[in-house]
Amino acid sequence: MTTAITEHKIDRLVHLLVKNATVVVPGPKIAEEIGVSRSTVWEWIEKLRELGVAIKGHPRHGYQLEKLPDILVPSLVRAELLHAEIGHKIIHYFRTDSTNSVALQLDEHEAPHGTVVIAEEQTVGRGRLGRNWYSEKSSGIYTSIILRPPLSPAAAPILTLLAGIAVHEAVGSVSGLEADIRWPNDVLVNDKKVCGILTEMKAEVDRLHMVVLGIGINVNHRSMPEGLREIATSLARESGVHYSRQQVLAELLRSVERYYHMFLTEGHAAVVREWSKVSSYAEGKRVRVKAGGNDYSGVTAGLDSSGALKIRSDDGRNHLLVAGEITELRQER
Ligand code: BT5
Repeated sequence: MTTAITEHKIDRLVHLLVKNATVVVPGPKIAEEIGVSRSTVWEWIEKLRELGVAIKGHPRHGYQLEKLPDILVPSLVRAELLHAEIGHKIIHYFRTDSTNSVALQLDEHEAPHGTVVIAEEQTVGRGRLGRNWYSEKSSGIYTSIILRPPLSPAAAPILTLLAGIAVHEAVGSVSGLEADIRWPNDVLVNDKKVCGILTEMKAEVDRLHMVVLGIGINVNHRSMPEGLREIATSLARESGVHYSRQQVLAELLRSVERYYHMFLTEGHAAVVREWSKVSSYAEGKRVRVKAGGNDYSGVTAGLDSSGALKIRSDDGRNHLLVAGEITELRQER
C-alpha cells in the first residue's frame, strides 16, 4: 500500500459501494462510473479489504459491501459534518509517516483553517520530545487539525488544553466512559492513556501561521503491545464495545469546533475553567514532576490564566509548569 494521499477516486468507489450497499455492483459499472480500469477497481477493492472493509464479490460478478465500512475517507466523514468549519476539508491517507508531519508541510492554500489530515495507519507516529505514538492500522484515530487563529504563539499551549477538553467530551458522549485529563496532553480512562495530543506550530515572533493539533485516540485496539500494556488502553478494552471510528472522529471534530469558538469569544479563562472542571489533576493531586531537568514531587494547585500548572512541591516551594510531565503518586505519604 502506498503512502500517497488517498485518491479522490477511491473515495468515490467507497461512496458508490455505500450508496448501493444492498446490491451487487458490477465491476465494469464501477469502473465506468469512476473513470478507471477494471483492474484498478480490483486493486482498490483489495486495498480496502486489507483495511478490514468487508466486501463480497469478484471482478466477474461484481462487488457488494457486507457491512458499512468504518474507514475515515472524506466522503464518509464529511457526511457526518454538515456545515462544519473544522473538517470542511479532509485529507486522507491509508498510510503515512505522521499526520502532524504531513500537516506541517502544507501551505495556506492547501490547508486553510479547519483542514483535517487523517490516516488509517501511521508508520512514524510522533509523541513529544521524539517519542513514538503507536498507531495500529484501522484501530485508532490519527488526526491533525489545522487551525489558523488570529493570535500570538503564546496561545499555543492553551490550544493543547482545549483539545484535551474536546477529546474528553467526545469520548464521554460516544462511549459513556468517564475520562480524565492529565496535564498537559493525556486523556485517560481508568488511569490509563487512551489519547495523546501533540501540538505543533509554524509561527513568527508575534504571529501564528498555523497550529497543528495532533490527536491520537486508541479506539478499537483489542490489546496493547508489550511495554504499553501497563500504561495504555483503548475505548474498546475499557468498555467491551467496538466503536464506529467515524462517529468518534465526527464527535471529536464537532467538540473541537465548539470549544475553539468558546475560546475565541471568551478567551483563555473559559478554557482554564472547563479544563479544571473535568481534570482530576487540576488541583490537590499528588504528583511527581519532571520538567526542565528537575524531578520533584508535590501537589497540584490549579492552572494559571495561560494554562500553566501550579505545583507546590514538598519542600514548600511554588512552581509554575509551562511544559513537562506529571505522573500521579499514589503510595507516598
Ligand atoms: C503524546 O506524546 O501523547 C502525543 C501523541 C500524539 C499522537 C498524534 S497521532 C496524530 C498526530 N500525528 C503524530 O505523529 N502524532 C499525533 P507524549 O506525551 O510524548 O507521549 C508519548 C508516550 O505515550 C510514549 O512514549 C509511550 O509511552 C506512550 N504511548 C505511545 N503510543 C501510545 C498509544 N497508542 N496509546 C497510549 N500511549 C502511548
